[in-house]
Amino acid sequence: MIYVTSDLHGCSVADFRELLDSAGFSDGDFLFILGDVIDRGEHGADLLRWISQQPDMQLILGNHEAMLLACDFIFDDITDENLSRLDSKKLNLLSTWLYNGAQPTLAGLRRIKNTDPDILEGMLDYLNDAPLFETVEAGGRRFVLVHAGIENFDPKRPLDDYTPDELLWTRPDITDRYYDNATVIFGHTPTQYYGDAHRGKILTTDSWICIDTGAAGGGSPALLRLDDMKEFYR
Ligand SMILES: [Mn+2]
Repeated sequence: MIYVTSDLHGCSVADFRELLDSAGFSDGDFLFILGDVIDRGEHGADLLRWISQQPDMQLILGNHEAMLLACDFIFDDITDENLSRLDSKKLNLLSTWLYNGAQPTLAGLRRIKNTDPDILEGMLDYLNDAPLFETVEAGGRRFVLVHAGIENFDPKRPLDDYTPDELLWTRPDITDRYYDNATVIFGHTPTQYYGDAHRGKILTTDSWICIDTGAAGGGSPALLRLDDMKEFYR
């Protein structure tokens, strides 16, 4: 069966595995993670490392992973030469990422670089290969999986025509509608943004489903099984 989750934001591998176990996730199942594995929480680097090694999981890029990739220069060894290459553009990218809760991720990635530099290289390759969206079919329905929603939506516009920012940073309105023949599933915006009654719960409209249950702000991630639309919470 096919599951989706999103916005894990540095929860521990143990807590995440407990959520998967509670849903009966097992051999033959597949999980799409709709971005923002890292940042804010303490365990983003270890969680990303673990996810990147799971053959039955696919990460779709989130804005936090995109910020990490934009700052990959930080993993170069600091020498006089490349220190002078930290121009204001790079410093701005780094301060944007830090402002968005990168501190524990950076510390964790630095630990990995010091002990297993090849593992860090593999993690960066994994992120560079992560898609911005996927389309899947399950339970007789078609789904578009994307981190934040689709900004400037036009049903005639192919998905790979959108810019990364249009898929990574948008904040959909509750009245936004997308495709007639596919349900869009996204995270990025905690469901409580759409009203406190939705706090910590998956929000389903007739066009889209928001599955960010607010792990960034002290909540827990949730799982949605697409075959029967059953929701799982820790
Ligand atoms: Mn996000």
